[in-house]
Amino acid sequence: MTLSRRDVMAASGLVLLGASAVSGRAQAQAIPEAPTMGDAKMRPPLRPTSGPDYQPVVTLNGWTLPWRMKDGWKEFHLVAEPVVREMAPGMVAHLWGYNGQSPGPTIEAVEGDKVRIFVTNRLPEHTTIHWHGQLLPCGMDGVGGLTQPHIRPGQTFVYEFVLQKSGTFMYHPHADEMVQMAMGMMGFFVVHPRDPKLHRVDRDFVFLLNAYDIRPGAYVPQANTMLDFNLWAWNSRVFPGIDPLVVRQGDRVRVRVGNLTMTNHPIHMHGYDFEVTCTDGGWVRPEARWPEVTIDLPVGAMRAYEFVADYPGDWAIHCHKSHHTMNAMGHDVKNYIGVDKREFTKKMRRLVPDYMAMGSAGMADMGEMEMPLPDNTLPMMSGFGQFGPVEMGGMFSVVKVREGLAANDYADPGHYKHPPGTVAYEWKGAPPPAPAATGSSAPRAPVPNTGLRAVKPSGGHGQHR
Ligand SMILES: [Cu+2]
Repeated sequence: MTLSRRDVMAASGLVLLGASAVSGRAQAQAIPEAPTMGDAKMRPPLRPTSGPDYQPVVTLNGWTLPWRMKDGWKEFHLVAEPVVREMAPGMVAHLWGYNGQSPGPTIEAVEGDKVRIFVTNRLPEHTTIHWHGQLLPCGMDGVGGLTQPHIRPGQTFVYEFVLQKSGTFMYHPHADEMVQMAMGMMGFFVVHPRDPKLHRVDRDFVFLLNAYDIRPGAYVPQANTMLDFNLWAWNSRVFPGIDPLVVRQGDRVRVRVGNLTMTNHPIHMHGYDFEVTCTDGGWVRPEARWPEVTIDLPVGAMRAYEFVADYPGDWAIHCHKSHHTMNAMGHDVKNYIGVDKREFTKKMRRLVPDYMAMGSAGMADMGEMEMPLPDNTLPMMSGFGQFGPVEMGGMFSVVKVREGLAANDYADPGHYKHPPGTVAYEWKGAPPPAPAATGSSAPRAPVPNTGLRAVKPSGGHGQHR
């Protein structure tokens, strides 16, 4: 096996060392090196090596793009290319992304920075990059045909602009729009305030919401799907493949989320209330904030919320659309609750000896069962907590708040140890009395026959009202 230079860089972790890691040879080149990432492991935040200090962000299952300084410009290099992304252990997707992964690496810089971003196109078709939310000259806005010619395969384009304000932004193509975003092309762009004390937090997490339609056993997303996606992802990962948000008790925490799917997502976090402090339009003035426990993210929008992590625990964080907390097998499954399938099962087993009837009492058994699946797909729901299966997939993760973690320690601390007497428990006393013959549980009286019958309305609309 031969390793390319890019493989070696990814494997050695060289890419994580920031500007100082860019070799002398690269300095001499006109175009900065384009580091690449070979897997979906979360990399530690990239501390600033020059300029104002800031608390760097952590990209769930992702990484931050190193840069170099050249003549006062902060230079980055993005490569648009086909990538293989593991969406959770047991399933990979053949997507399009940047620098080896989808989403692409997070770009971080400081308000007032002059940034020069090289974009090389290694896709089989043209592309561009739009810098969502940035205030910049129109010709840097990245709308193919409108503000620039498309970047053809093999070409490299250069974007140059001054970062006018701090905040929460993203990047994505404005070329073959539907296909390129359905294939995973997107990334985060965070601009820190020039004043290190402004909007300071101790931990700052970022992730993008994305949706894929990858049929069980397939590798490439259906790009023409409008709404009926079957994999609802954060940073192109699905539960149980999504990193936990590891937090030290007492830390001030910010979570930044961007939505590049085709529907809204009510993101709900347990255990806390919090306030939206930033959108892709800028920082929200303190007097304009209000408490929330769920934030609805419209399509093409970003929200950042903050809280102080006072309460230790393993707190669920998830999209509140329940279909979005299921993986691929949840698609097109009928609801059989209350259906007696015993006769049917007997008949089916004559044809298919392994046939299992499921769902007559709900579908929780899917979470416990290890069923043979087609290659390269995921169970509808999987992942285990300390008390059993967590019956969700998709857009779900856990905020793990722990006492006494080291600053910037993001390693998974394992399951939360609940203090004695603080876990819901089974009642072991006398069973509840049988339903009394009075009140709401009394047998219902037969419905009296009033002589009224439903009739098919005749004549024009509205007649039957
Ligand atoms: Cu959702």
